[in-house]
Amino acid sequence: MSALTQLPAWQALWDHFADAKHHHMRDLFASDPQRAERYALEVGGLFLDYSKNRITDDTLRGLMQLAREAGLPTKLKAMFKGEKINSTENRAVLHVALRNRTNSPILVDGEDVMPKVNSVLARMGKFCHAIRSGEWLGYTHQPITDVVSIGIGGSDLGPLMVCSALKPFGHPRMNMHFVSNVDGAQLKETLKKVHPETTLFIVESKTFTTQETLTNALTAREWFVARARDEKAVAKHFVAVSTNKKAVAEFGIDPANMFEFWDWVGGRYSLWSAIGLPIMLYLGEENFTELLNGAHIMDQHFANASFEQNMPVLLAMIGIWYINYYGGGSHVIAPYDQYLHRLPAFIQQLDMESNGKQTCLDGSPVDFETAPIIWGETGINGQHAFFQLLHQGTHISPIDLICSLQNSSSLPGHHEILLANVFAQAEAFMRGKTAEEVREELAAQGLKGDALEALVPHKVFGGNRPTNTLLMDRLDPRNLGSLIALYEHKIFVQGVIWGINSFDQWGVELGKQLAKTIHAELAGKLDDAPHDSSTKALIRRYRRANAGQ
Ligand code: G6Q
Repeated sequence: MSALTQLPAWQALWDHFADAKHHHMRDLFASDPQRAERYALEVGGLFLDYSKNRITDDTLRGLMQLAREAGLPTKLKAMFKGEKINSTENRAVLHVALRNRTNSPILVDGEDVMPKVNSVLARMGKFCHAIRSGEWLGYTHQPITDVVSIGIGGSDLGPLMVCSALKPFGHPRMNMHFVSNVDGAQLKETLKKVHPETTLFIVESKTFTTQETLTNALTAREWFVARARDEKAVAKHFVAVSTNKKAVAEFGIDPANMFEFWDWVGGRYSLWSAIGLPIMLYLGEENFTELLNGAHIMDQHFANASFEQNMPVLLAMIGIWYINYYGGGSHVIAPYDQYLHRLPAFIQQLDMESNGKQTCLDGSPVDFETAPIIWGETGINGQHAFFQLLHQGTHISPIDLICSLQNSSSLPGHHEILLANVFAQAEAFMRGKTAEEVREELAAQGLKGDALEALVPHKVFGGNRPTNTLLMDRLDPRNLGSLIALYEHKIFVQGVIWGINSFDQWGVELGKQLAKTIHAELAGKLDDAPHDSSTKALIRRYRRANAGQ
C-alpha cells in the first residue's frame, strides 16, 4: 500500500463517500440558500464559483485534512524556497521566481536567482523596445513586421496560447507566427507569408538539441541566407532562447543574440522566462509585466491563504475527489472565449505532462489514479459537439467553464448570448431534467399516451454533473497571468497529494530518443536494426515508396 492510501484522511474520505455519493446537487442547493455565496472565491480579477460540485462542508473538511496529512504545507514552502523538489533531475522548480515581483531573494545552491531573472527581463525589454519602435532594422534597413517563433512543446505552446489570447493587446505592425511541427508543411506555409527583409526568427529551445526545432531552425536559416545572400545578415534576423549557450553558438547564432534561462524553469512552466520573448515582442514590456503581476497575485494567494480559502488548493482537492473517489478519469477545459481557443491544449500539456505518472517519489508504484485526461475546446463549439456525452453519457467529466464578464472586443449583442450559454449549461449540468419535467414539457407540445412515454427516458437528464465557473473581470494580461498560475498551482497540489514528481517528463524524453535509429534507417544510412516484424515492414514500405527520390 502507498503512503497516501494509508493516511487516516484518505480512509475517512472513503467513509464519507459511501454516503456522499448519493447526494444530488439539486438537493444540496435546495437545502442551503447560501451555497453559492459560501462556495465562491475571488482572487485579483478572477472569480471562482465552485458550488456546482458534489461536495458538502464535510467533503471539503476531509479534503483539506488530506492536503495537510499529505504534507502540502511543507511541500509548498519547499517549492517557493527553491529546494530541489524535482528529485529525478535534481532541480529546483522556480517558475514563481520568474514573476517574483517583490524581488525577495530566492536561493538555489546558495545563490539568489533574482538578479539573473531581472537582468534577462531588462535585456528582453530593451530588445523588444528596439524591435517594436522600429529602431532595430533588418539587413535592408526595414523595420521588423513578422516574428516566426520556432519551438515545440513547452517552448511553443505557452507563447502561442498567450499571443492568441491577448491579440487585442498586440502591436498593430507585428504578425506572429509559430512553427512547431517538423512536418515541413507548417514552415513552408509560414515562409510563404513572410519576407526575409522584415522577419525575425526566434529559435526557442531549452536544451537546443530538440530535433524538430533544430530542423525547422536550420531550414529557416537556409531559406533566409539564400535570399539575403549574406551570412552576416543572420545577426539581425535570428535570435535564440535557451539554457545551452554552446549549442546556440554551434548552430550559428551569436550568443550575443541569445536570451538565457535556467534548468530550474520547466519547459511547460517557461512562458514567464525568456521563452516568453515572442509574448513580450507582441504585447510590449508593460503588458508582459502585467502578465507576471497577475501570476504573482496568484502565487501570493497560493502561498498565504488558508487552504479552505485557497483557489488552487480548492480546485485541486475537488479534482482529487472526482479522480480518486468517483473514478472520473477526465476533465474538460471549456473556455467561452474565442481568444482562449488554445487554452485547452496548453492546460492539457501542463497537467498531463506534469502528473501523468505512475511512480511515487520513493520509486514505488502508485495504487490510485493520477492525472485525468484533459481535453476541451471553446465551450460554445463543444455544445454543438461533445457536450452530448457530458450531459447524458456514462462518464463523469468535471468541466471548467471559463469566460470574462466584460468583452470589449466582441460585436454588439454577442457577449450576452455567449454568457447566457455558460450560465445555462452550468445550471443544466447541475440540475438535469427529471422525468416529471420532461412529461410536462412534452405534454405542453401536444404529445400524450404511449408516444409521450416512449420519449421520456431519452429526454431525462440525470444532472449532478460537476462544473467550476471561472469568471474573469476581463481577458487582459494580468488576469490571464493569474489564470495560468492558478492551473500551475492546482497541478502542483495534486502532484503533492499523489506523492509523484510533477516536474520531470521521461515520457517526452523517450520520444526524443526513439526516432533516431529509425530515422537513420529511413534515410538508408542503417540496415537491419533489431525491430519487431511490424516495425520492419513499415520501414521497408516507406523505403520502397521513396526509392529513387
Ligand atoms: C515541457 C517538456 C517539453 C519540451 C519540449 C521542447 O515541459 O519538457 O514539451 O518543452 O520537448 O524542449 P526544448 O525546449 O528543449 O526544445
